[in-house]
Amino acid sequence: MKSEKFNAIPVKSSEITPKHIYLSRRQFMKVAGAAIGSAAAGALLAACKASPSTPTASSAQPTPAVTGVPVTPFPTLNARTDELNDPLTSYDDITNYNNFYEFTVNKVAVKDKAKNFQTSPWEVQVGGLVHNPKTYAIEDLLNRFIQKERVYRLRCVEAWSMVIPWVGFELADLLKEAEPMTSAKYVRFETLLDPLRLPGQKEGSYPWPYTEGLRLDEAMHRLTILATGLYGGSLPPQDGAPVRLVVPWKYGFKSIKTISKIELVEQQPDTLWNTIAPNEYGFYSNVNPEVDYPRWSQKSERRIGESGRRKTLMFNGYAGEVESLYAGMDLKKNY
Ligand SMILES: Nc1nc2c(c(=O)[nH]1)N[C@H]1C(S)=C(S)[C@@H](COP(=O)(O)O)O[C@H]1N2
Ligand SMILES: [Mo]
Repeated sequence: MKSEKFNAIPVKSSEITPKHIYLSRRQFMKVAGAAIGSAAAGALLAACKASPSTPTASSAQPTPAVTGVPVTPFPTLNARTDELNDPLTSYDDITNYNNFYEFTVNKVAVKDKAKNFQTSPWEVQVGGLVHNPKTYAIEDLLNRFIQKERVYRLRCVEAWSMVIPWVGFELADLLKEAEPMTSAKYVRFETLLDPLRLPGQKEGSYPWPYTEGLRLDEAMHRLTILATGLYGGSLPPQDGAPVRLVVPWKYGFKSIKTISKIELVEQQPDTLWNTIAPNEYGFYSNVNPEVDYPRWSQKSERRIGESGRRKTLMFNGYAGEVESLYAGMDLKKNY
């Protein structure tokens, strides 16, 4: 098992794991086994809308995620803030306020509807324009690739945000193993298609399965990860278990959950949101305070757990790392 402590920023020695988190993590390590079931069909509504309910702030308390994925020794939670010194969003808020339309469009109901979602066995097919196509069991992904802690801001297009301590590995590690052909220019991602287990997919109003895409250089960037956990524990179903994409400089909907297929392709792939409403959700969808969403401004955001609003940062605060990917591009046209 490869495991490594990692942070986007150096961690001060004072930033040790609080005891209650350490203890609940040990309890979590004992948890195994899966619950089976499929929730009742939920009604799907219109596009990505802000929920009327506001979550309450609370202290971080990881609880065992019963997803059925064998427990692996993830890195212990190290960080207490992001690199801008903003505090982590509480575990409670990260796991009780979710967008996951395959379960429900009600953010505060996702956790309950997803609680029995079974993520073992699980396979991720990696194929398309690669020299080494391969189907990975989730255990392979957890064991082959170094699982690191990464603290990232998540900025939803609905203008709320969180600071999330993910556990995961660089997508580049997986893509290098697949060996993209020179004709491969984009990466296409697909969520599992299984309307019995993901009852939102019974709704005909969306082109299921959820799909997303990145340009190959975006996918290879060191900030782009496949997340397999958070807060030093496993990934709860509502957050996209057993494996989801995280691209921190793009609006949250690019970070596709519960992935079963990754394909290297030549042409820019269709994505669910871009297909439904191309004027609202561009292919790039880089966080950009200067480009308003058709229905509201993107200049500011509500950080979950805080009162008031914050200014939204260009590329969600990661401009130094990623702006060179878009040199020469008109970011107002290529939104
Ligand atoms: N398959 C799938 N992936 C998805 C979504 C979804 O509905 N289905 N919602 C997206 C949106 S709009 C956001 S903001 C993030 C939310 O991630 P979180 O619930 O873990 O905070 O997941 C993204 N990934
Ligand atoms: Mo979102």
